[in-house]
Amino acid sequence: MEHELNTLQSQARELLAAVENSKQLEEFRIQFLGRKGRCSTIMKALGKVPKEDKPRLGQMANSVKKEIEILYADKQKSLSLITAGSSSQDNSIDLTLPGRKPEIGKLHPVTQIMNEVCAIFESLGFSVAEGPDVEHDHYNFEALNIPAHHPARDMHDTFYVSDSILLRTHTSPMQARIMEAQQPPLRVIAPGKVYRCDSDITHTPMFHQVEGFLVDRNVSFADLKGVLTVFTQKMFDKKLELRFRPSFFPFTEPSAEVDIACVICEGKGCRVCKRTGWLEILGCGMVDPEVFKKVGYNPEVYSGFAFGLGIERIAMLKYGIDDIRLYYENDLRFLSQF
Ligand code: 2NM
Repeated sequence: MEHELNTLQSQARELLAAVENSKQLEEFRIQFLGRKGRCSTIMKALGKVPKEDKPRLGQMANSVKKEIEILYADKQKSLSLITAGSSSQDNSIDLTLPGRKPEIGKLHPVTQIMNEVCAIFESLGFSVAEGPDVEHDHYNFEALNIPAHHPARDMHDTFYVSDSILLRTHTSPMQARIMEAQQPPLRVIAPGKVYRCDSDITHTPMFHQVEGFLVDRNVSFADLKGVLTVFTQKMFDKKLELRFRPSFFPFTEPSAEVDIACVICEGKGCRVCKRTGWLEILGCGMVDPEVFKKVGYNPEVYSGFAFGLGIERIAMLKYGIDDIRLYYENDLRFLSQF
């Protein structure tokens, strides 16, 4: 009996050490710890040993059985750990690695400047109106006093969809639509994409504009200067000198181009301002009486001013960028700087 118990103990240790998976472990359990297994057989055999040997052999049998149960439970634990580890290895996932941080997106620099420009004019009481990118010849040209043979109509500048439908070359068609539909007083800006057949380091075939106008009784050029002075100072965060140069637009009379003291060299002269000390930032003027007549306003009663600015150009000046095409190459190394 003693010999049998010793054999049972050493065989159980040996077999359990060789168990590699749960199937083998279950076979071990049935063979040693099952209802008809070797442990219970030996326990039953204890009944037939001589009375004087019973306590000693009983204790010995109990401790052998206890040891086998403990070894079995340990093996069960270590097998289940290996299984969890190996299944994640199969899928090449290391559950202990830290997670990846999601990248946080930003608005495109052109969108940022567009929002800033709109917010400044809204703070001055202008409302925002958006219109179609595909326009009628009538609103893009005719209603804005651009006659049939004006150079702006040249095929070089305009993308035509058909004889009378085109991609708008500026956002002022929206203003013609508004004047046609509403009566003064009006204070409106029209932001959006515009299209011109042109491409080099300062031109892209699509760019963004904000055009604005104000119509009421007794509006003067002084009102225009006041609004644009406030706008440029808010836009560039400092008191900037403005210069109005006489110019020509078919829809305004008189017309002017507006320069600001160079924001890079503060007027001393540098590469960006081409040594002039000035940067051109927008065009403007008093709405031509011919435009008022076309939309049915009486030019003897109403006057107004209008202006238009290119968003990419403002962004280039504000950030000191010399090639407009950088905005449209979708290079994150460039875009993530804003
Ligand atoms: C400019 C320059 C000057 C302009 C005129 C109008 C309208 F519709 F009211 F007549 N909108 N925008 C205008 C005037 C635009 O862009 C350089």
